[in-house]
Amino acid sequence: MNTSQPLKALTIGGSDSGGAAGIQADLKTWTALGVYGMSAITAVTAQNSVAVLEVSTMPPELVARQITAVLSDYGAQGIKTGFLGSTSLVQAVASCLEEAKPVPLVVDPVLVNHQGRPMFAAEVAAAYNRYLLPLATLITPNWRELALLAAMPPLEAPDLHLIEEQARLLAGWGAGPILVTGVPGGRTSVDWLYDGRAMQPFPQAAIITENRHGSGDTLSAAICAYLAHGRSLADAVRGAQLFTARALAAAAGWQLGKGHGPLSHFPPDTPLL
Ligand code: PXL
Repeated sequence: MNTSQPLKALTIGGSDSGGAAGIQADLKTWTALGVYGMSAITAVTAQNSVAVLEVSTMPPELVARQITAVLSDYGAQGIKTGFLGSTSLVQAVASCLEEAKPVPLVVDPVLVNHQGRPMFAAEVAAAYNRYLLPLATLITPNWRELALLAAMPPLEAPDLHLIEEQARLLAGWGAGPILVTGVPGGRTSVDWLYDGRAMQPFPQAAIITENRHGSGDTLSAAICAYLAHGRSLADAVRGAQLFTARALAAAAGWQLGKGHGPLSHFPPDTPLL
C-alpha cells in the first residue's frame, strides 16, 4: 500500500465549459504536476474556443462555503485565485483566506478579456488592492491588468518604466511580489518579477501558436504547484514557464474547435516534476 500523501491545492475561480481556461486549466496543471486539485467555483461560463456566451457568478456565501469546506477538512499547501469578477466576491474570498495566510497564495487578477479590454468596473480592481493583494505570496497580472490595479489609464503599448512605477505603487499599497506577465521584449515576451526592490526579467521561450486559451491560468497554477512543492519564487516561476511552454508546444498542431484552442497539459514526455 502506498501511504505517501499528495500535496493538495485549492483553486478559487470560474469554470470554462470549453475546458481550456479557469479551474479546468488549473486542475489539469496540478494533476500533471502531481498535486491533488480542489476547486471553489466563483462563476460558471458558457464558452468555447470562439466566444464567451454567458457568465453567471455564484453568490459570495456559496463561494465562501466551498472554501471553508475544503480548508477545514482537506487543507491545502497552495491556493490560487482566478476569475472573481465582483467586489463582493473579492471581499468574501479575502476574508476566508485571511485565516489560511501561511499557505502560498497566488492571485491571478483576471481583469481584462483576451482582446485586452477591462471586464469589470474599476471598483473590482480597487477591491483586489484593498482586500486580496496584501495576502498574496505572488500576484500575476499581465501588463494591462497591472495598469488597472494601479488605477492608471490603459497603455496602448507596454512601457517598462511605467510598469515598474505601477508595481512600486502596488507594493506601496501593501502588495507582495508581482510577476508582470507577457511583456513584449525583442522577439519573445518576458515575465518581469518585482520583488519589492527591483525588476528581474524571466524571458519565455517563443512558441508560435494560436492555441493559447488558458495559458495565463496554466502559468499561475504551475507557479502555485511549485510553491506548494517548496520551491523558491524564482525557481517556481522558471519551472512554470517551462511547463507552460511545453504545454503550448504540444498543442500547437491541435484544432479542437474553430477558434483559439487550449494547451495540452499532458504531453507524452512531461515529467511529473
Ligand atoms: O484566462 C482567464 C480566465 C479565467 N477564468 C475563466 C475564464 C478565463 C478566460 O477565458 O474563462 C473562467
